Amino acid sequence: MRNFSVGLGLVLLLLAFLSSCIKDELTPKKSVVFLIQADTTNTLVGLENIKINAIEKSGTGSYSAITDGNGMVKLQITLGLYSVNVSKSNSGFVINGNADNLLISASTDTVIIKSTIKPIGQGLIFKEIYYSGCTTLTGGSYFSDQYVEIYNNSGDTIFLDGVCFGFIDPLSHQVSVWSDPAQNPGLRIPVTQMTWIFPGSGRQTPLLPHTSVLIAQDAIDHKTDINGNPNSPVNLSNADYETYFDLSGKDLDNPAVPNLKYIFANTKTTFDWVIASTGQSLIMFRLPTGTDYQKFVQNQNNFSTKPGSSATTQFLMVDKRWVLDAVEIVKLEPDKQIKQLPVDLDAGKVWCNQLKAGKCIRRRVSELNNGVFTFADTNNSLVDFVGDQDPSPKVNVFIDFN
Ligand SMILES: [Ca+2]
Ligand SMILES: [Ca+2]
Ligand SMILES: [Ca+2]
Repeated sequence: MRNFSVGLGLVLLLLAFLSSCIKDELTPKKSVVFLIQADTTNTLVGLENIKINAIEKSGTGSYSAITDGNGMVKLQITLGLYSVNVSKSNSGFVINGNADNLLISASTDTVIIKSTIKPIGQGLIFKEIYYSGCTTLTGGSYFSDQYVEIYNNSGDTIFLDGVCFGFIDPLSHQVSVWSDPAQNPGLRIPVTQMTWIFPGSGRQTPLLPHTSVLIAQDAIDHKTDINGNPNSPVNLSNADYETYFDLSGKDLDNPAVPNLKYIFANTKTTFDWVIASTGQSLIMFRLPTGTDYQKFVQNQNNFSTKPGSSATTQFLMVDKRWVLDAVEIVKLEPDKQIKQLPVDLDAGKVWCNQLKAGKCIRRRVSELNNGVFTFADTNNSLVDFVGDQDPSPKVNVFIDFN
């Protein structure tokens, strides 16, 4: 009986091997022309040398190529469902495009990627975001050491007074029930949980050129504090602010570090401002000049419940024209990387492959001049950011953009 089982096992193995060979040979590939469409009037940028990245959504493969002078490139590509991203920055302008559920079938000959050309942003940016957390000595999860670092990427002092930030609904792997960004240029973006605001009424919270502000979930030395975790990669006791959520009654408050105020919270039950460790997109925005945020959050027109849902949870709705910076943080599995942000705010996505491993996402550097860092901000996080980085709050790290 044993010999029979071994023999059968070998036959099955051989069959599996043969079928995988046949599958490889039969995996249909075809030649598809990718064509970038963008209005190049009034810019110095052409459609040549644009990088195209195509990621197959079931995770079986990815392709990249560079366009010719007509914004065109031919790829030999396996049939499937793709996320396609295009980007190029040159002469102070940036070209971005994204097609998130692009089906390449046997009948696909040409694919047109509609793209935008905009001046490169110079202002406040999310520079580094640590959200993936780490494990504890007993194998539990620890996320209290999350932080967000915001950088002044310009040569001028920027006043943070009234600048707000928060994360958007829904989580990165869920399909959004809010209106389709591509169809709605006047889109409002739903912010969930707390929306935080920097203090001051105009010119009280300056951020000097090429400096940053560090916002800790809890501003303690997470490596040594009794409430911390020896596995944590960070000491955040020198943070500039902490998110302190008084309603929970469970949040830590380091008296030496100022607490940020929240202008609105749509939950009372979470104990702090916790970024989903599997990814959640962030926006930073400024209300229009002269807007009193207290009046703003009293106006019911600035809120919405979830479309198609009977739940009463209110979401603060932010006009996308107020957004200063946005980062699409997604899960690592390609089929769960669902875009939530409009392409003109962030044409790409970024993620960490290692979860709970104490890793962060970090911006690449576009220019380093006598110790002065300018970070890449082409509004495409696929090229602007790198995942799986060791956190280094308040310390600039050089990762080349070019
Ligand atoms: Ca806190
Ligand atoms: Ca505090
Ligand atoms: Ca940006």
